Amino acid sequence: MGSVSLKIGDGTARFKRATLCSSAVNLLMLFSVITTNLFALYAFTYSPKDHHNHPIHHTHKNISLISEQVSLILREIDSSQKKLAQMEKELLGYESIDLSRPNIASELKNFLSHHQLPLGKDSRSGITEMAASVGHSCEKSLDLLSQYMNYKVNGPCPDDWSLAQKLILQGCEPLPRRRCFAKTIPKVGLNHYPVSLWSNASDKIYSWSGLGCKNLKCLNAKKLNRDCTGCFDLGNGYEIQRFVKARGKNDFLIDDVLSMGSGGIRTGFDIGGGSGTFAARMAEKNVTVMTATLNVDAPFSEFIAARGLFPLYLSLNHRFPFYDNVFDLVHVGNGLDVGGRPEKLEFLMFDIDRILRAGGLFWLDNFLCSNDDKRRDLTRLIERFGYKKLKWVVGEKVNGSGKSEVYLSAVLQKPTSTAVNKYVETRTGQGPREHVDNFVALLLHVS
Ligand SMILES: *[C@@H]1O[C@H](CO)[C@@H](O)[C@H](O)[C@H]1NC(C)=O
Ligand SMILES: *[C@@H]1O[C@H](CO)[C@@H](O)[C@H](O)[C@H]1NC(C)=O
Ligand SMILES: *[C@@H]1O[C@H](CO)[C@@H](O)[C@H](O)[C@H]1NC(C)=O
Ligand SMILES: CC(=O)N[C@H]1CO[C@H](CO)[C@@H](O)[C@@H]1O
Repeated sequence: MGSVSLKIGDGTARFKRATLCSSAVNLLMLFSVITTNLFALYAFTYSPKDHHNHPIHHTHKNISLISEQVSLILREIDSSQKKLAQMEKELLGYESIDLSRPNIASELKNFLSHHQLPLGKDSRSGITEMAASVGHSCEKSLDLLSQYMNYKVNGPCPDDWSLAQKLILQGCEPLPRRRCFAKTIPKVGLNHYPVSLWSNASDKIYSWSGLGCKNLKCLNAKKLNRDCTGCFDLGNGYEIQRFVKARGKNDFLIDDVLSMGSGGIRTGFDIGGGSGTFAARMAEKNVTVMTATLNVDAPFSEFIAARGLFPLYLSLNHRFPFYDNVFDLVHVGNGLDVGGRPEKLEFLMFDIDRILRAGGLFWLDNFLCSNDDKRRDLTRLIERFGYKKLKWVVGEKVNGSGKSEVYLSAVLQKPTSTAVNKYVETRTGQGPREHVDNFVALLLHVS
C-alpha cells in the first residue's frame, strides 16, 4: 500500500497531472542535445565547392558568413533550450511557478517533482502519485526561494531562519526545504514539568541567529508587540500576574472564564500567544493549550517549548491545521489585528469559528480598536456569527504617550446549532440564490 502525501493549507500551487514518465523526458532531452550538436558540427565543417578558388580574396567575406552561421546556431540552441524548459515545466505540472527561470535551485525541482507510488494506485485514496506542494505566493519571491533551496542535501541546514520567516510572511507557505539537518542546540538545564512553566532556562538553549537581541535580558527591555512587553521575564514583571490578577476591567481572569464554559474546557488554542503564559496558566488548570506564534524578533517558539508547552509555528494567513469543532476555547489578543481589507479578518474569524466546538468559548483579550470604524466592523462581524456574549467590555487605557486608546475584551460562546442561519439573516445585500444555497447547506448540516 503506497503512502499518502500530507498537504497542509490552502495556499498551495495548482497541479496538473503529469502524464509522461520521466524516462520519456530523458529520451527527449538526449535527442534534442544530439540534434543540436550534429547541426553545429555540420555548420562548422561545411564549406561550399568553389571556396578554394579565390581563397585570399574571399576570406574576410567567408569569415563574416561563418560568424553569421555561428550566431544562427546559437539562436537555434537558445530556442531549443527554451523549448526544453517549457517541456520540463509542463511535465512537472506547475502552472504558477516558473521553474524554467535561470538560477532555480535543482533541489526545488526535485522537491516538486511528482513521485509515482511504488505499488501503483492506492485503493483507498485513489491516488497514483505523491505530489509535494509549496505556497503559490512563493512565485512572488522566487529568487529568495531559490536562495532558500540552495542547500546541501544530507548536510547541515544553512543557518537562515530569518530568510525562511521572511518567505512565510510573504505568503510562501508551506516551505519546501526538507532534506538537511537542522542545527542542534543542546538544551542543557531544562526544568521538569510543571516547574518548567515558570522557571528561567539559560540563554544558551535558544537560537539567536538573525535576531537583534542575543539574550533574554535584552528582549525584556523591548516592547516586542502589543501582547508582549517584558513577556520573557518570568520573575519580576507583569507576566506572572497575567490572567490571575486584573489591571483593569478589560483583563478577565482565567478562573472566571473557565467557569463559563459548558461541558468543561479541556483544550484551547492561543493565537499570537507571546511567550506562552496563557498556555502556562491554563496548564495549571489542567487545560492543554497550543500557542501559535512565529519568531518575529524573539525566539518565541523555543521559549514556549522550554516551558514544557506546545508552540505552533504558523502565520495567520494559513488555514489552521486542525479539523472542525476540535477546540473548547480559542484565545486571541492583538493577533486578531491582521490589517488590510475587512475580508482578511473574515478569513481568520471563519477559521476560528470552524475549529471551535459548539458551546466553546472565544476569548478576545484586550484588542486595540485603533478607531471607531475598526470597532464597528469587528463588532458587526462578531455579531454575524450569532455567538452569545458572556462578557463584553469596551474600555479606555492611557498609553505611553499619554493618549487614551480604546480596547475591547469579550468572552463569546459559539451557538450549539450552526451559525449559517444567523449569518444569512444579518447579512445585507445577499442575493436570493445564495440565500437558497445557504438554506440547503443548513438543512444538510442539521439533518
Ligand atoms: C529570570 O531571569 C530574569 C532576568 O533575566 C530575572 O529577573 C528573574 O528573576 C529570573 N526569574 C527566575 C524565576 O529565576
Ligand atoms: C489537575 O489534575 C491533577 C491530576 O489529575 C489533579 O491532582 C489536580 O487537582 C488538577 N488541578 C486542577 C486545577 O484541576
Ligand atoms: C498612543 O496612542 C496614540 C493614539 O492612538 C498613538 O498615536 C501613539 O503611537 C500611542 N503611543 C504608544 C507609545 O503606544
Ligand atoms: C560561404 C562561402 O563559401 N562563401 C564564399 C567563400 O569564398 C568563395 C571564394 O570565391 C566564394 O565563392 C563564396 O561565396
